[in-house]
Amino acid sequence: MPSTPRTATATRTRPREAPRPDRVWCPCRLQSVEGGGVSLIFEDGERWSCSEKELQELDPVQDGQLDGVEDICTLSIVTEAALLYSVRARYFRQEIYTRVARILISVNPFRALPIYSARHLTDFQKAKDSMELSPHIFGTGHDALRGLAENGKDQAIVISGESGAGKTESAKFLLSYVAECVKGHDGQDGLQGLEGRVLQTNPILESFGNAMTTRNANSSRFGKWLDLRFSEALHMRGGQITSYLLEVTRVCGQSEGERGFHIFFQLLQARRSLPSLGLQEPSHYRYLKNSTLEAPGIDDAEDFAKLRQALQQLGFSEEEQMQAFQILAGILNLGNCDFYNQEEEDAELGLDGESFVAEAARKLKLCEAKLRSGLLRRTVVTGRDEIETFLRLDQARAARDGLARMLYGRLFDWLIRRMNATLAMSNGGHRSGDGGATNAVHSSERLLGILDISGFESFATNSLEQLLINLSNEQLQLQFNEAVFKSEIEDCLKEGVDLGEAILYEDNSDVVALLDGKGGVLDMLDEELTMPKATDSTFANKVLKGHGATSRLIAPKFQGSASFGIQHYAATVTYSCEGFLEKNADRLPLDQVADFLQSSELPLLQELGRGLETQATNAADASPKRPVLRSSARRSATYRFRSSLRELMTKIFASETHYVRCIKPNAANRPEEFTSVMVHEQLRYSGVLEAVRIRKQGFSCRMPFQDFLLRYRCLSLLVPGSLGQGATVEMLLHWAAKQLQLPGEPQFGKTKVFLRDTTHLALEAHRKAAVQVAIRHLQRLLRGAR
Ligand code: AD9
Ligand code: MG
Repeated sequence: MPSTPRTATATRTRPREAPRPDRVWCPCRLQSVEGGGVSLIFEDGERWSCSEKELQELDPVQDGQLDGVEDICTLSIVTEAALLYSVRARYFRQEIYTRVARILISVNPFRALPIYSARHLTDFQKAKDSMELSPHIFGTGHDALRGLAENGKDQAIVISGESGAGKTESAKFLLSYVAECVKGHDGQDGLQGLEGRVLQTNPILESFGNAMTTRNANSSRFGKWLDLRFSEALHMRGGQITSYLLEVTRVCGQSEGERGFHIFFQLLQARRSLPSLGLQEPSHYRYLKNSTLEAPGIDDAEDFAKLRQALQQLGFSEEEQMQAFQILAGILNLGNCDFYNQEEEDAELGLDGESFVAEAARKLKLCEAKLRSGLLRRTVVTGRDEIETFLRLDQARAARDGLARMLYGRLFDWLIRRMNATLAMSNGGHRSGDGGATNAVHSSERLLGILDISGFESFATNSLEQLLINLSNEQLQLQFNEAVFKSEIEDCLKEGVDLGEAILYEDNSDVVALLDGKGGVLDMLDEELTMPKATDSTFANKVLKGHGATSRLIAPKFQGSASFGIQHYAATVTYSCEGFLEKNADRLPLDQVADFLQSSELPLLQELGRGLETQATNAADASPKRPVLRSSARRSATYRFRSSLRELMTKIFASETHYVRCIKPNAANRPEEFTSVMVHEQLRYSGVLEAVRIRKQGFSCRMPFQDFLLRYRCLSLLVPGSLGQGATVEMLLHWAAKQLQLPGEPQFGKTKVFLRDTTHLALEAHRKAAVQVAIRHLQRLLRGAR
């Protein structure tokens, strides 16, 4: 006879069958237990037999787990399955947000949901505590603003997740919430106000910094930190954008199914209304030839109109806008300059190449002869002599693409500098040029920062870019560990509370030291730049030799391949070192490129040429195999990135941090599709599982004695209050343990009481009952009085 059905979750990794890689933690129902054999049925009707012993190993399902709860910490037993199923159940009810204490999990719905309306915004604005309402991205904004106002501490919101998980959309919702809450304080409303101007930076950044990739039609190809400055009265005083690692290689080519930066397609769409640019079809340009033309859900014409409006609102004159477009047109023409070689190796320009050089020179208002010579020749310094040499075909192509990438990167930086100058001013006026405006923080001001940066990356081939992105994720994980785990432990120690069993969490400080520490992998990479005979292979060997002892570094399977593996907190990634030295040297593409750009008649191009003299360069060295950095390794590409990352981490460490973990529910970017294996992996990477485990293991509720009495004194007024707050709390809890069978063993610190989740939840339930009794009593009294 079948036993009473009960529910259990089981992994689908079955002992007698091949594991199903598409499944993880599937709920199943017990059908029958007969003769030592157990029959189970999964949600989708599939059956599974196992032994009674195996049945014992399955996780039982608790109440509410399959229906989902708003805050995972309220479940009495939290397992991986519980977290996954809660998130899943909510997702299918279009409740895309779930809380893990103060960490917000956000699952991309891939469809517009009616949850960001003015009414939702007002609900959060009015709420005292965001915990009163269902989890929402506005709640995170609310918490950060409250933190600014009440604690007077700088606030940081760290948004992370993989490509297409919804980071940028979350950042925009957050920003619109914050802007709405503080709007009008500078006396100007709407788009003219500072908040409006901050919002208008988005279309500009997205046009120039986003592109369609195979994972996301509107993928941000750069990381962004937005700092907002507030006065004590929470008036917005200014804003500042910092960008990280713009993927400039995309300018010159893209993988199949991807596009170049949106701005090129926007410009080409609008080419008839901008005849002076002389632009043609996208297929005319080599840099865009392989691009997929249509990006789903992206309207280039509409986005261009928005871009123009935003540029105008942020004080870019028509003249400046046209110059920026002209530089983009110049880049496209530059890409068409191709070379050939005859018997000799030296590169030459054919007829077509000549005409494109002429066209590019016209667009960039540069001397045509100088551009031609820059692309074909190089001066090599040997001792005291300077010798002019001709470039080989590959070198000439590298010079051309290098120039295109450099121009685009510098144009992007200029746009950000200009926007920052406009946001630095707390009055509504605009200033032309970017000199003069200050963005300094006054001592009374507080900062609210929002970080939207690429999540952990692991591809089939990983290069220096992935290493740097993964380093930034390691740094963020380190900060997360410190803020969430270490501080929990330190708090207990400070209060003299015994934590019981040791709380263990995966400490990643050794990976950070291996990559970013003194003598670490990136220091070694800089060192190689000063070695005349260094190659990518000598670098890889040095790393393996120098750090071979660490368990975080993994030698390649095949000896001699210039690669190494790093065991990151999220997964092990193998990095191919090919091109590491060249990328790190970040050589300027042409001889005297600074002077060359400044000789242009286009004022914006002159501006882009400024400051280039100081950049790490060995332009005179014509050998691409030997990127020697002459002055010092101080200004290498990775050095600059590490400095800006350090600055960012200092800010985040000094702030109260809020975490938004964005999750991509399926690889096809479809609504109503939830691939459990994918989500489970992301939950693990994001540290959420670990956070839940540690919270449960420790004391999730820590209340100052006074707050505790304010909230729970109502449970028993019989306990005398004359003994001092600490003693009263102790007596009250002692009474509750006896009279109310309150579970758990509270710990008493010097100023706070520490409670486990179960104790806290039971206390809340008793308090709710006591309040209801009191209300009924009052109602009876009132009725009697009438
Ligand atoms: V990338 O690392 O920049 O490639 P993101 O930034 O994580 O990536 P993005 O915010 O661009 O992803 O989201 C991808 C797409 O998902 C958006 O273009 C929207 O179409 C969709 N999306 C994301 N979040 C939401 C949302 N809250 N509501 C509706 C959303 N759609
Ligand atoms: Mg993005």
